[in-house]
Amino acid sequence: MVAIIMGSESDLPIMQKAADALSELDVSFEMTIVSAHRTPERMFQFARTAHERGVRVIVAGAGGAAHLPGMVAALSPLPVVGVPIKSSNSIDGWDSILSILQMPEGVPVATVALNAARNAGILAAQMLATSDAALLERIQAYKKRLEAHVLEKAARLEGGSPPNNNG
Ligand code: RP5
Repeated sequence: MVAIIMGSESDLPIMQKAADALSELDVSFEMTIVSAHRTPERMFQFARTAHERGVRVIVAGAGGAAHLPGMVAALSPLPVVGVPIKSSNSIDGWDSILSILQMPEGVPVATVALNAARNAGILAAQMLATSDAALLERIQAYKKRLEAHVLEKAARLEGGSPPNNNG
């Protein structure tokens, strides 16, 4: 359902977080390396055919001159979630962010924060959940767990027992 692609194997420690989020939400995914600069023909092939293979959302991460998410968005009819990565060829990460974020009108890339591949995975799952009631429920449960973690920590900090959730 989701294709996770990255410009280099060096992006994997970050992009693995998207895979982990999708696994937690029980969303099927494939993951591979597609480089806009080093394997441009592979990128064309991937982007032009992903929707025919059953992929519904593409999560694309890249660093430095990060053209992969934008080029894939140009070629594919699928929604693309872009992950800017602070890589070895990044100046400070802004290069990756702006390369992915500042797309021209007509070709959107839903850009998450620097290195925020986990959020990209969650966002991809939320897109799929708009037409999948069971997945929507799993996302609601995930949000409840997030809330419970914060409430637990707040209670610990305050030295009391966890507050209930009724306000
Ligand atoms: C980008 O260049 C990749 O997405 C990666 O973030 C960065 C560095 O790639 P390597 O030189 O580590 O392969 O295209």
